[in-house]
Amino acid sequence: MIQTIQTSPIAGQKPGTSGLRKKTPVFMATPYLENYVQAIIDGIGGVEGRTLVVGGDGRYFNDTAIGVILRMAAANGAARCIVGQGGLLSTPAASHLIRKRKADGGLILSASHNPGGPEADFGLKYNGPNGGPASEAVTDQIFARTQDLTEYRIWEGDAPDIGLLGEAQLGAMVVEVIDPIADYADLMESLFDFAAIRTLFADGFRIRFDAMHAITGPYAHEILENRLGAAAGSVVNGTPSPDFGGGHPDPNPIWAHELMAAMYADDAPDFGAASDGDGDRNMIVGRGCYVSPSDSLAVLADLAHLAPGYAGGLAGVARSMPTSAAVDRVAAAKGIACFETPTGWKFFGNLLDAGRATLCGEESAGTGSNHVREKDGLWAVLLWLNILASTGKGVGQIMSDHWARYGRNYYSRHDYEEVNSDAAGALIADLRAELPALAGKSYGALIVDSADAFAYDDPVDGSHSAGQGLRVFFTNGARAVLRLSGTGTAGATLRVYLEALETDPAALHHDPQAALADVITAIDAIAGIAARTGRQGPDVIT
Ligand code: G16
Repeated sequence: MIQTIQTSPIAGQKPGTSGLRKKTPVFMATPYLENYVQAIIDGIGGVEGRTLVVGGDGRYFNDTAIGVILRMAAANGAARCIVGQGGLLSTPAASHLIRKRKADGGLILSASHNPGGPEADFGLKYNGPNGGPASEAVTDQIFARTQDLTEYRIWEGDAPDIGLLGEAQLGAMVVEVIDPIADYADLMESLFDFAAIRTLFADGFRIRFDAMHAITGPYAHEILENRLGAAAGSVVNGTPSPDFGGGHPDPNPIWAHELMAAMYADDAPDFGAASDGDGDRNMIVGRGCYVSPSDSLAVLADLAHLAPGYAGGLAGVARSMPTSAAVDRVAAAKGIACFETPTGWKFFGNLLDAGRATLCGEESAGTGSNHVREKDGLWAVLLWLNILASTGKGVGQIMSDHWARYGRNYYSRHDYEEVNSDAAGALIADLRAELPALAGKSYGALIVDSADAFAYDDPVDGSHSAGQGLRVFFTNGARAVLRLSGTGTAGATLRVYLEALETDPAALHHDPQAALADVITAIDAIAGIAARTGRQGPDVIT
């Protein structure tokens, strides 16, 4: 039976960089989730007769929230919900499923790399029929609906057991519970040379894949160990847990320090990788050789043609603005287009749909291609493995060769977390006001060439997105970018992105922090970061 429950708008339900992310208790307090789900349903024009994909990264409250979503989808007239068994679907697998099954969209439950648990973070986002995160226009409609909602509809009675494969009815709606892994693993097998990678492993190549107690564990066991023959035990922390083993499922050198230690040890495996809470991010590390996400994107763009799925070459590439220009140099050499978009995978969707970009990536540990409409952690790992198998080189050699050919865009991101929101807002506002006056001024060893606030005009649909980060360019080609994160759940996170190009063959193997010292000093002098945040230094350096 359909119940219509009176409600009233809840403040602050504005989707951020990737859906709505809040503390778990906030989402658990009825009707917070219910309001937001109804706003999504209304914001996308209803779900009557439609098919939705539903799944999440398995974090605390995942299964309960899916029960609510199924009951609301049924009460709003949806025809079918396709759910990953146990409520599990990695974000890229969900994107693939939406596309493969020609669903009308999907609801993905995840706060990505943010910690999970009763006191940690939860999140929900809507992906459209192309499998990608909703555009800004759609998230604006959803947000508008959160502000004038008066009721929500929910099916009275329990949702079917999502632990059991097969179909069940919920009112007039079919709930179809599917294997969350098989379709995705098949897709990977269609893109990469599994035979070559199998030979690599058979010849003794060793991998350590750290699933960080999150969603990619079961996917990695199936693909790396079962289908590709990596030694049993290659996948570590491979069982998803509701609080990610008490950890922070963010694949970077800080949070994946166990992997870093293993890869910098004397008996290090040949290749290390990690993925995040919902499986869309990746970290790549060779023996004693961490690969920055921006460099990884450049290498993949350069060598993707070695994998069967990309043998025809790339139509173009795209990167988010704060990502380094390493990939631009590859694109220029190949004579293909390179697009610069705002932070957020949603901005790649139109370029991928229009066939103008084949590969996309971000400094925030995300790379992907037109095979789905999300970034894809295991995809990046498999493309790297394909490249290693095809070239016979190790990660360190690949990087040395790449820098020797293209130069090295030294790169680092400094994060100041849980900064007072007012102080962070004032820092950004004051710097924005100062931008026009910066050109020509000297800060330590550097002189400002130009400075601006980044805005993006989508070349496909003509939409305009302003206020996407502040950029300061120096006359020596170095750059600093400042923006506030759109994925945090407490206070503000200030991100400072630092980059400097080096082409001197004798200077390609320095420590990035040392290579970037002048930029770090200059941007602190310009923006007053230490003084305004009250911090001695960043909380996280990647
Ligand atoms: C999300 C988005 C990415 C973005 C990242 C960081 O990733 O999908 O496109 O780069 O957030 O955003 P911010 O700098 O605003 O925190 P994920 O993996 O968290 O879904």
